[in-house]
Amino acid sequence: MRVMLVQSISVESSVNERVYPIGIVALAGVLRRAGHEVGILDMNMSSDPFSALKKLLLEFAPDAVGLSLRNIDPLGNKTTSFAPHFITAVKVVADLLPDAWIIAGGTGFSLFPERLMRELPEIDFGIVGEAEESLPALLSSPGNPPAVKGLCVRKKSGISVAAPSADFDMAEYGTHDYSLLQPSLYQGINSYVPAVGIETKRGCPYSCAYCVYPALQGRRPRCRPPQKVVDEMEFLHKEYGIESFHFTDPVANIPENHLEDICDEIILRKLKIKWDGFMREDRLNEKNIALFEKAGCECFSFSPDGLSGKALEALNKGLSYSDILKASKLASKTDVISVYHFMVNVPGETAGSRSQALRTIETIYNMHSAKRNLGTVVLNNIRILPGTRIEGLARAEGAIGADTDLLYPVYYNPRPFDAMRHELETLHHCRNTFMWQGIL
Ligand code: B12
Repeated sequence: MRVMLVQSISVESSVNERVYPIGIVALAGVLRRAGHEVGILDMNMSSDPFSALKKLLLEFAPDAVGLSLRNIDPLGNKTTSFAPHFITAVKVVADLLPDAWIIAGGTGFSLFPERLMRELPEIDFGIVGEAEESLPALLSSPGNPPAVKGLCVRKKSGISVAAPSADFDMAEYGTHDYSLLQPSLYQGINSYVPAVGIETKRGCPYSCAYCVYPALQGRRPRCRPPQKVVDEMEFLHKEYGIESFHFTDPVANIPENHLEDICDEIILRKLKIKWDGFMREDRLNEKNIALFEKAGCECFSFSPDGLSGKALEALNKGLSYSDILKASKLASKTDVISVYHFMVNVPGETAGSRSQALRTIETIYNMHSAKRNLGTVVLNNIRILPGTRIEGLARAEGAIGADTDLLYPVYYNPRPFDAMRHELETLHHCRNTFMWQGIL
C-alpha cells in the first residue's frame, strides 16, 4: 500500500520552536519494514503548508493518509488552537483523494478522539496512543479492521475507542529510518529547544493532577537499553551532524540509574554531543548531577510546578518543597543552565501560598544569580485537559461548566488569584533583567 504520513500544523508560526516529528518517523520505519511505500510531510517546515500538502497528495497518490495531530494548542496561557488547521487538513485530503483511507493519531488526537471523530466524519479510523503495532495491523486490512489497541472506529452506537497500547517493547526499539525526512533540515532552526528528540523510555508512574502523560504512554516506565539510545544519538551525530538532543521522556532521570547508564555510555564513546530533558528533583544528587554535566547535559529542565508546599500537594507532585530547593542548589553550582516551569493559581491557593510563591521565585534567583545559570522561569496557568484530576475538580467547583468544550484552550484560573501569574511574571522579569544586567 502507498501510505502518506503527515504532521499537521503544530506551531503558530516558523518563529516558534519546531521539532523533528519522531512520532510519524517511527511509524514510517515500521510501515516500510512491513512492505508499504511511505511518504512523509511535516507541514511545519513549509512556508506554504497547504500547497505542500496538496502537491504531495496529488504526486504521491497514497491509498492511505495518516494525519498526526501532535498539539491541540500551544499551551502557555495562549488561546490559539491548532484544531482548525487539523480539521482543514483532513478535509483537504478527503476532497483530493476521496478513495484514500484517512487515519488520525498523535498526542493531540489521543486527548480528544471521540470529539474529533464526531467533528470529522471524513476520518475512517483513529488510533489513540502509541501505534507501532496497531497501525501496520490496521493497514493490513482496513476494509475489515482488526481489533487493535487504541483503535477508534465508527459503530452504529457511536464512536468506539479501544484502550491504547502501553506495552510496545522498548527493547525492540532500534534507530529510526531517518532517510525519509532528513534530520539535518532541522539543524539550527531553533533558538532554545533541540529540534531532534530521542526517546529513552515511555511511561510515567506519577499522578500529577493536571497531567495526561500516564494516559498517553501508560504508567510503567519501559526503558530502552542505554546502548541502543546512544547508538541512535551517535548515528544522528555522525550521519546528520546533529549535536544537540532532547530526551522526550516524561521524566528523563527515572528509573534509578537508567540516565546514568546512558551518560556512562556517552562518555565511554567520547561523543561530543549535548542533550537536555525534564528532571525529577528528588532524584538528583551531587554525584549524578556531575555525571550529567560531564556527559553533555546543556539544560536542567525542571517542572516542579508547585511554588509552595501547599501547591505541590494540590498538584499531587509527590515532591516536598525542600526537594525543590535542594535540586536548585545543586543545579545552581554547575555550569549548566536551569529552566523552571511552574503552575500558578492552582487549586487551594491562599494569600499565604501566594506570598510563598513570590519567595520561591526570589530564592531561585538568589541561588542562580552568582553564576547567572538560570535560563528562565516559565509561569503558566493550568490548561484543563480531559480525564485529569483537575478537570473533575474544575467541574465540581463550577470553574467550568458541564458543557465546556475542552478542545479549545481552557485554563484553570479562578478568582481571587487570577492575576497571580502577572504578579509573578513581573517579579521574574525584574529579577531576570537585573541578573543579566549585573545590577544586584
Ligand atoms: C518531548 C515533548 C516536548 C519537547 C519536544 C522536543 C523534541 N525535540 O522533540 C518540547 C519540550 C520541546 C516540547 C514542546 C512542545 N510541546 Co510537547 N511534549 C513532549 C512529550 C513529553 C513527548 C513527545 C514525544 O516526542 N513522544 C515520542 C513520540 C515517538 O511519540 P508521539 O509523538 O506521541 O507518537 C506516537 C503516537 O502519538 C502515535 N502517532 C503519532 N502520530 C500519529 C499519526 C497517526 C496517523 C497514527 C495512527 C498514530 C500516530 O504513534 C507514535 C509512535 O508510537 C509529549 C507528552 C507525551 N508524553 O507524549 C508532550 C506534548 C506532545 N507537548 C505538548 C505541547 C502542547 C507542546 C508545546 C506546544 C508546548 C510549548 N508551549 O512549548 C511545544 C510544541 C513543540 C512543537 N513544535 O510541536 C502537548 C500536546 C497536547 C496539547 N496540550 O496540545 C503534550 C501532550 C504535553 C502536554 N502538556 O500535554 N514538547
